[in-house]
Amino acid sequence: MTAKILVVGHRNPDNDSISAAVGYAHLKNALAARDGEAEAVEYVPARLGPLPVESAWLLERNNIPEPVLIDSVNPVERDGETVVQKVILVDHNEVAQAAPGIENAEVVEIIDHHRIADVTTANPILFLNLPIGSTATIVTLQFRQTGIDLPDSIAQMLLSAILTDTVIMKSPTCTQVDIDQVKFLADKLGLDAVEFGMEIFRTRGGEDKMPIAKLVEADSKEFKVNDDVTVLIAQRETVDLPCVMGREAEIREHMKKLVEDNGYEFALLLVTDILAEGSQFIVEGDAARVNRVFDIECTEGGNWMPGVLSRKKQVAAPILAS
Ligand SMILES: [Mn+2]
Repeated sequence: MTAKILVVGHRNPDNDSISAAVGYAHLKNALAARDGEAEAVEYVPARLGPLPVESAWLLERNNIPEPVLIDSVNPVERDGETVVQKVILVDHNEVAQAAPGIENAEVVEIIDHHRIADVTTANPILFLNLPIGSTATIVTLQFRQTGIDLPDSIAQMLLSAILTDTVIMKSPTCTQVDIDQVKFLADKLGLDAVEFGMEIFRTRGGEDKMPIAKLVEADSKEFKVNDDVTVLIAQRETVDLPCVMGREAEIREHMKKLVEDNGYEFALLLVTDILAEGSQFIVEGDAARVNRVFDIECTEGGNWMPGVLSRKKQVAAPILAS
């Protein structure tokens, strides 16, 4: 019988979580085939939520099936037996961002580019974490290191994810390693990387009509500041800032509800203008920590934060250190 191993990114998947899962599953299946183990094991790309619009567009144009939608990784019944699920985590290593039931699953690998958090394992595993711009960059490096053939379809997914995670290489999280892999992939595909990046971001339009929950929560992450304090930091990357800010009242109302329902200290939405290279901060709940950390006074209308593009490096990190 073929053992299935899920390859899954974080909750509220972004394009990096989707593309890294697709790319890494392809790589692992190719390695298994090379090693004569294709009968024994199958790596299955999975996701924990709806596809980002750009991921749907990229998967379709590359004829790649959507990663399977799962709602937990709890043990499953198979042929009358209870089977613990094996999973590879990509683009996260934090329980709050992982599939429900993660503590009941066997994590067999982690490929990530975030802070080391709290997913634990019983056995030693491959845990590849690099402080670089995207998980897709690491997957690209793994293709190159193993010499496994990289199909153009997968190359395009990986390139797209480096470009979305690094905001077309403008984010302070972007490193020379990312830039080198962008060049490698774009050359291979015969694409202009910046133009391709803009094309990807433009697929995210329709922000005037988008349900407000989606606008706020599609790319939102919970962070535990300490045992008593959890915060929500959401990000909306846009090429049409006035359109998003035109819905500020609705956005605030929705964020207020998220704070009340989940007991967050605050919810912070970064509306990131990738052309102007900065973010509007919209905060609901207790803004004291945000005010202190960033030396601002959060107000109606948002606070424009020039140069702030990275939630992880420029927002979550200083808040977690506060
Ligand atoms: Mn990522």
